[in-house]
Amino acid sequence: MFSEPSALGLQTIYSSIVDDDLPEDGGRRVFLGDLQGCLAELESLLAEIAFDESKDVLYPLGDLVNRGPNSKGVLKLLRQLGARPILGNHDIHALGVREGTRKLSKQDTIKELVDGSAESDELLRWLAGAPLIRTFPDYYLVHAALHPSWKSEKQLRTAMRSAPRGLVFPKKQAAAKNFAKIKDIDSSDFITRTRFTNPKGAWPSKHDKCNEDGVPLDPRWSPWYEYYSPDGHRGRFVVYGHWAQFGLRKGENTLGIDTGCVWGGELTAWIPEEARIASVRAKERYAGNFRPR
Ligand SMILES: [Mn+2]
Repeated sequence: MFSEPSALGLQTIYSSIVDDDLPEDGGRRVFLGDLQGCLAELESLLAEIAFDESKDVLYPLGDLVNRGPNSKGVLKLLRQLGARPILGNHDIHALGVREGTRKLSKQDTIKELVDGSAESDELLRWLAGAPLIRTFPDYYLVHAALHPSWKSEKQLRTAMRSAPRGLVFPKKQAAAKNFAKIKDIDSSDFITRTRFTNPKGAWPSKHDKCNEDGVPLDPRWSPWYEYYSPDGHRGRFVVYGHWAQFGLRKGENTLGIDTGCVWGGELTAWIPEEARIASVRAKERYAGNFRPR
C-alpha cells in the first residue's frame, strides 16, 4: 500500500488484467477504437450498428478521453451503457492529473473532468477500474502493445501479476523494478504507448530518424505486432488502438482500429460476432497538428 494521499483512492481498485466472457443470447462484442472525447461520433456509431444495450457489450480500447470535445460526456454514456474499457495513455494521464502526479498540458481538453467535482471523480473512479489488458478465449485487447517477451499466455499473466498495482500513483513506485521483463520502461507505459520496439522491448529514441510516415529508418525497430505470435496464446487475435497514423491496420494476428476520429478521421469498431468493421466519419477535426501519442 502507498502512504501518499490519493484523491481518488485509485491504488485500491486498479487491476492489470481481466478475463471477460463471451457474449450470451446472441449479444455482440463491440471493440471500439480511440474515442478521445468524441461523443457525437460515439452516438452515431451506436446508431449505425443498432447497439442493443440489453445484449451487446462495448469494449473501448483506451484513450476514451482528451484532445476531443467532450470527455466527460463520453465517460457518462459509456458508464451508463455498462461499457468495459481498457486504459490508454490519455486515460492514465487524466487520472494522474487528478491525483496530482501529472500536469495538464496545453493540448489537454480534460479540465472539466479533473475539476474535483463529485460527478467527475465518480467518472474517473469508474475509468480507473479498467484494466490494461482484457482477455477472451479468442482475443486479447490492449491499447497499444503487448511486450515481445510475452511468448506465451503464461508469461503474459506472470508479468501482469507482478505489474505495479499503483498505475498512476505514485508514478515513481510504479517503475520497472517490479516488472522484471521490462527494464527501463514502466509496464503501464509499455502497454499503453508502444508503437515501434525491438526484441528486448526498448523504444526508439527521439534521435532515431523516421520517414514521413513516422517509421524509423533503422530496421532494428519494428512495429510491436511483428513480435506477436498467437502460438503460445491459444491462437488469440489481438485488437489494439493508439496508432491513428497507420489507420485501420489488419495484420495476420492483429487488428489496429484507431482511425483518428479526434484528428478528423473516423471512429471504428470491430464486431467479432459479425466479422464486421463499422465506422463513422468524424463530424469535424477536433485536434490539429497531427501528433500521435
Ligand atoms: Mn494512445
